[in-house]
Amino acid sequence: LVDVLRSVSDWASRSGYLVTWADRGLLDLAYKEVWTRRDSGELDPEFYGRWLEPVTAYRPALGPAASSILIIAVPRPAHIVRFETRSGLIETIVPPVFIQDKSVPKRILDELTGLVGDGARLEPMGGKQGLHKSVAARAGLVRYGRTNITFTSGFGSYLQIVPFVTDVEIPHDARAPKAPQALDECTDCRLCEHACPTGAIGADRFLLRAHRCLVYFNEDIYEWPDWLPATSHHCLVGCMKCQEACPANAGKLRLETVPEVFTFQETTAILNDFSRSDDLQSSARHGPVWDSIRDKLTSIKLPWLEYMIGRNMRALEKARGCQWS
Ligand code: B12
Ligand code: SF4
Ligand code: SF4
Repeated sequence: LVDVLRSVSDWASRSGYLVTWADRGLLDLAYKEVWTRRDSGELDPEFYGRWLEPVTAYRPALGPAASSILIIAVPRPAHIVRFETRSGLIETIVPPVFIQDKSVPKRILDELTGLVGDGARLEPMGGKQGLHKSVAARAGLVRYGRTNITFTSGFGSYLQIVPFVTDVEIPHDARAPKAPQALDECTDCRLCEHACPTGAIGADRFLLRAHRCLVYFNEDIYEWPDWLPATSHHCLVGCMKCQEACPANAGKLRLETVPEVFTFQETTAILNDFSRSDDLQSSARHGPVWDSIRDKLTSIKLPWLEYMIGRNMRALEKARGCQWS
């Protein structure tokens, strides 16, 4: 047992990750807290149905045999995605975690298999499985900011949480859940609240109004709600405003440019795609130009963005006051 824990911890420090083990029961504690918030009306019912119903329905396939959760914090960069436009080459930002969000856990699973010892089992908790921040905070790996995003001292909030349910027995003293902690920096700070373009971070409560968050709309197939300010758009997908404003993130953002560039013809096709985002089979997105757009989106690991990229790019063009096609 000591060997398993030590080899995982050595692997994490070699890889530049942070790691901790926690009791499997933390998942149930996290679910119970969310259900209490649902029952007290703190969570918007539509947001709950769309996001939290599926994540709290997750039950590990390892079942009662599972004894622990292994949680890894992986530092992640933001990405720059470029488009040729009639105003020249323009850059758009995709915040940390979106790109490669599924390949990072796969790679880590490959690396861990073998380290955890003969016969030990590891079950990745996917993006729609379990409450990653809540479990990681109760295990003491991360702290919450008022952004409701979690931080470690080395990475700020630019990290992906990668949890696994395992059947590795952990020592008794590693099992006790900790109360989720806020950053010390939050005590006298309101910078994220002021930076949020949609009022999702409220003065009156810590819990995010997730149904007001720009990301709730721009990573999904919703039409923009009437109240959403046209000036709020600034990323190809996602949002950077509260994380950028946070002093605990100062100097911590890494930027990587993806090699694929969307040609002028592709940018024009994207901007002219007025088919509804929820029309997944739209005939407007067929033909060789869209095949090439699709190939590039697949290659940068954002294939699902096909349905929202036109809507998001038009919103970005308007917010920047430009004309791109
Ligand atoms: C649903 C979801 C969303 C929704 C809702 C976000 C939300 N805050 O609930 C939307 C689509 C809006 C979204 C957006 C983003 N997401 Co998201 N999302 C998730 C998902 C699937 C579940 C999040 C969740 O549990 N929400 C439920 C609420 C109730 O729980 P909570 O946020 O932990 O809130 C707790 C605190 O408020 C706490 N609390 C309440 N009062 C108080 C008081 C104190 C003092 C303290 C300490 C705590 C506390 O209680 C709540 C739990 O009951 C996770 C993946 C997963 N499976 O876990 C990723 C995840 C949270 N998302 C992630 C990311 C990166 C983002 C974005 C930053 C992406 C971007 N840049 O555009 C934004 C950030 C928006 C924001 N300000 O939170 C990462 C966060 C990594 C990190 N560093 O923490 C996650 C963990 C994915 C991953 N595995 O890495 N996301
Ligand atoms: S901006 Fe300020 S209040 Fe918001 S998370 Fe960062 S330190 Fe906390
Ligand atoms: S991600 Fe953007 S919209 Fe969402 S809470 Fe942060 S600043 Fe507000």
